[in-house]
Formats: sequence, structure tokens, C-alpha cells
Amino acid sequence: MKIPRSHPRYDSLVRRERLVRAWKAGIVVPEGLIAHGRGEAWDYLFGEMTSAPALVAERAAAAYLLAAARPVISVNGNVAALASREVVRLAKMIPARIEVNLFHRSEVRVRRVVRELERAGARNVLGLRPNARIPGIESKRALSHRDGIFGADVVLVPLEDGDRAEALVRMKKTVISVDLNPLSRTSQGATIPIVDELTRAVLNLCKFVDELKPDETETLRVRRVYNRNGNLGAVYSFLEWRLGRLRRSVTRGGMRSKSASQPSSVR
Ligand code: PTJ
Repeated sequence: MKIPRSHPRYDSLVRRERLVRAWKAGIVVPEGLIAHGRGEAWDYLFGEMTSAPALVAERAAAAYLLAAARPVISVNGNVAALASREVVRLAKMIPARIEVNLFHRSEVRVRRVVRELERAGARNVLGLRPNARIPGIESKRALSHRDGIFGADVVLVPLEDGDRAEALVRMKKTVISVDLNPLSRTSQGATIPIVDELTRAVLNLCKFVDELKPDETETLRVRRVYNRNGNLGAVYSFLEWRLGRLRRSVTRGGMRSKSASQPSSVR
């Protein structure tokens, strides 16, 4: 389907179209479409924009990825469908390895996701011949690579299920999640939870990696001052402010999500 650029929800419709196409190509599972709908509902609440606390978490995540000895980006079906090119760009900038790790794992699907990433410019993508298991996980998500997620010190896990995020934290890894649901086990368990939409988050990570890479002192400072619980608390405050604004606007006669500007306290 061709989506007119003038459509007020153009970005959202493009994301849906990409997911449906990737589902038809066997990259995304039907469960991935359901997961996306859940994410979209949260994004409505956030006004379909990156909040100030999310930006803070993204900058901290960029600093941790740059300081890592063995950074790895985990990719599943939804991530490949929505942001292959951006993920490959981010991996090259850091530099980090990419590993395909699927919840609904089949060899055929792993191969398809690897191919999608290679089409976007990736080389040496891990995932096809795992040689380790993440302890404490029953599902096929445990399958991993010693040169990849298993041996990593910092792992970026976009659109994760909570089990693996928790298991990776138990392995003493710095776990950076991207999940629009601030209540999910992933957001609750990650070392650096980024509560933002995936495509926006990856673009922001690229921007912050680019900005911080030449400045080691600032990178160190950003890591030192990042406060996980304070940041997640600020996400809740942002939501509270958004809902309050929505409530007031209803009494005044309606509002559009994207027109909402952020309060000066969180800008
Ligand atoms: O490709 P596979 O087999 O690895 O399966 C991928 C899915 C996404 C199906 C799998 O990881 C899964 O079941 O995930 P969950 O447990 O449904 O969690 C997905 C989380 O991502 C939910 O909390 C959603 O709110 C969130 N989410 C969905 N789309 C986005 C998102 N967060 C940020 N950006 C999105 N575009």
C-alpha cells in the first residue's frame, strides 16, 4: 500500500507497512505484530515523541556502548523489519557486533533475518551457529555466541522479552533495553531502560555515539551521572504530566498528541 506523505500519522503507518511486509517475507512472526500494537498504544500515551528522560537514557546508553570492550546488538524479527539499516549504521559507528537472537527461533528465520541485515550492509552477523547457552532460560532465546551476546560486556536488547534481559543482568552484563512499556519486566530489569520507540531510539543512539565518540571525558561524565532509578522515575513523571494535560484538554475540547510540547521541567 502506498501511504500519502501528507497523512498525519505517516511515520506510524510506514512502520506498520514495513512489519506487514516483513511478516509476509517470514522475517516477523504474527506475535511480533501483536507486540507492535502494544508498543503503539504506549506511544500514543507518550505523544508519539521522544521524552526528555528517554533522551537522557539514550545518551547514557551511547556512552556505555562506546566504553564497552565487547559491545553487542541483539536483533529479532521486529527490529530487522523496522530498523535494519539504522542498526547496521550504529554497529559500525561504535563498533559493535550484531547477533540475531529470536524468541520464536527457527533456522530458516534466523537465516532470513541475517540476510536482511546483510542487505542493509552488515558483515559477520552472528546467530546461525550458536555455541553457548545463557543460563536460566528455558526458551531457544538461550542460544547464543561466545563472540556475541554470551561473551559481551554491554548488550543492546531492543524489543526484548523480560526473561532474557533478567538473565543477562544476572550474568553481570550492562543491559540496554528499548521498550515503550515502562512497566515491562524488560524495562524494570534492564541496567539502562530506554522507554522510546525503536526507530527513534536507534536514530538518537547514532546521533549520541557520533557526538560522544571524540570526547572521552564527556563520555565518562555521562556514564557517571546517569541514574537508572531517577531516570525511570522521570519517565513516570512525564507520563503523569501527559495524562494531566490530556485530562485538562478534554474539558477544554480536545488535543492532538504530536502538538503537545514538553513541560519546561523535563525539556
Ligand atoms: O522475532 P522474535 O521471534 O524474537 O519475536 C519478537 C517479539 C517482539 C514477538 C518477542 O520479542 C516478544 O514477544 O516480545 P514481547 O514480550 O511482546 O515484548 C515486546 C515489547 O516491545 C512490548 O513491551 C512492547 O510494548 C514493545 N514494543 C513493541 N513495538 C515497539 C516496542 N517498543 C519500542 N518500539 C517499538 N516499535
